[in-house]
Amino acid sequence: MSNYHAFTEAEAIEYARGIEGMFPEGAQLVSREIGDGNLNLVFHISDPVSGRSVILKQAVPYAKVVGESWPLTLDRARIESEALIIQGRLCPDLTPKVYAYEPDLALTVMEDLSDHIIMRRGLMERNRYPLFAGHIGEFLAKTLFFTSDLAMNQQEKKLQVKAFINPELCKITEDLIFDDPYTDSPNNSFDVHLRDAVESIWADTELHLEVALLREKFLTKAQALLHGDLHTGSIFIKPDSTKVIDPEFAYYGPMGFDIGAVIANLLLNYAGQEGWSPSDADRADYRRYLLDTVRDVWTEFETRFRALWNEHAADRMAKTPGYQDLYVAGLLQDTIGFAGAKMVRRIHGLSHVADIDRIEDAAVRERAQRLALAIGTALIKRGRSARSIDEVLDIALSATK
Ligand code: SR1
Ligand code: MG
Repeated sequence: MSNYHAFTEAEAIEYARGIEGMFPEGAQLVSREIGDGNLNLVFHISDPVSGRSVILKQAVPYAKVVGESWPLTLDRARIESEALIIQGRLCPDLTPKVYAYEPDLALTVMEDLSDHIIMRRGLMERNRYPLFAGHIGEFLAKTLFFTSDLAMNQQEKKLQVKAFINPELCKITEDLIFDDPYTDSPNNSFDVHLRDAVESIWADTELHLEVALLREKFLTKAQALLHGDLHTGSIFIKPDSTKVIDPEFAYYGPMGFDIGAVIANLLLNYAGQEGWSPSDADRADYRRYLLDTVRDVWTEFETRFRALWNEHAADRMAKTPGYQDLYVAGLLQDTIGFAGAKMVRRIHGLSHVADIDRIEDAAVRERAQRLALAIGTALIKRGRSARSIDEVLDIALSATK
């Protein structure tokens, strides 16, 4: 990576000008750095005259959210572009087009999706997306099934596992999701009013056992190629279209981690609705929509995953009667446990979510935080015995005062 340097906006324009066929000769290009994630630079380059535009996403050699004191591999740009290409082959309508990847610059050139909005923002504006559950169910079913031992030649799959070894980004997850929130770690960050709730999580050894088991699955269960960070900030959406972006945390891991991430972020928004002050009926109505979406995400995934299995399973042993039912039952349990862990980390871990942090009134924010912790810890504890997605809805409803 000797030619690597982080682009300025002017350099991003010069680079974009050189992309063959992208912009008309002599176009006056405009660049905006729009990266609002934790890790990367994202340049939006456009030509106001032709209306053409493109995204340049560049990794920087550290975690942007913390600064240069936290070095981070540039190889994540390779992982991201390779994962995007695989996901794009499996789900062309649900992913951005990748035009180029420049290893020396840790740079991916991709489709501009500015006609969509980030789903987290859409949910914070209380939009409804009736097609979302079907879209994400399809993305999850196809990307997880076709990259697993169920559908792949097992020798080829092992080579893929090797290509997607992603130790530095996995370590972020191992620490920030499966360790720090359960101990008095300097990485944690929380409002002082929450200390009693956080301390009881630090002391809850029954909870720690479940988290240790989830962590073990994350560390060892190379079931399928995961997106690895499938929160609602990694989804661009508009009413008729869903696009999954940002798979730099991709690696071979347990399928339930991705499904659980989607469900966790719907539930974090559910908790964040504390900060909305319409009539009680309107809040309950939007929350009902979110819970229906949680249930639909699972059922859309399950239906499609079983259909793919019945039609495309390559492994003879996968056709053994009873195996599919046990496999899917295990996926549901993993999904619920991981969903809980993904909620808890966003309340008092290093990195939070705007759905809750943007609530200005401290007392209201505290109510939302406590609700998210109550739902998250209950999901973690329920995971291993869960039999139905409806249990998630029941947990959310009974935690809501
Ligand atoms: C230091 S990175 C913090 C978080 O941002 C990413 O989106 C992942 O969720 C990670 O855990
Ligand atoms: Mg990201």
